[in-house]
Amino acid sequence: MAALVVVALALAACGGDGDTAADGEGDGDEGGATPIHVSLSEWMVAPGEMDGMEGMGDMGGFTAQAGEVTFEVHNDGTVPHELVVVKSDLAPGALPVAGGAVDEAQVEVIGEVEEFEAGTIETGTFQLDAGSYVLFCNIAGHYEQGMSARLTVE
Ligand SMILES: [Cu+2]
Repeated sequence: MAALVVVALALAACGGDGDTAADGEGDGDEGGATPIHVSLSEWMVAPGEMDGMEGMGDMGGFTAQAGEVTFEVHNDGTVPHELVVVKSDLAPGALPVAGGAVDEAQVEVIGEVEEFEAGTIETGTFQLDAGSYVLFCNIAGHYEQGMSARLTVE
């Protein structure tokens, strides 16, 4: 296990200036672009460790290239979480709420990764046009505790 960690760190260090995101440039890239790593925990939606440089825009938001975007979502918390993607210019914490959760009928839901267990990983692929999005967990109470983040698609 320790050896694997060392290798991962070495790869992360090398990848720093390689900028793998840039080669997704053209749209019909079948190989699939590098997934966006999302870490869910109590109570935040944060860029995963491996793409700290690329994912950390202003305010800790995420960025992606328009087109098919794959999210690799890690539940790094201790309870089940989910990830909902909505297209919105509102601030991540300003979505309409009803009954302790975001009212999904009042926002433009693009897709979601259904609730999954702590310590596991799920992926979701969505077609995203350029614009502003909010990523959040909509399990009752979680959004209001701060589980949301900005995603900017360019
Ligand atoms: Cu949650």
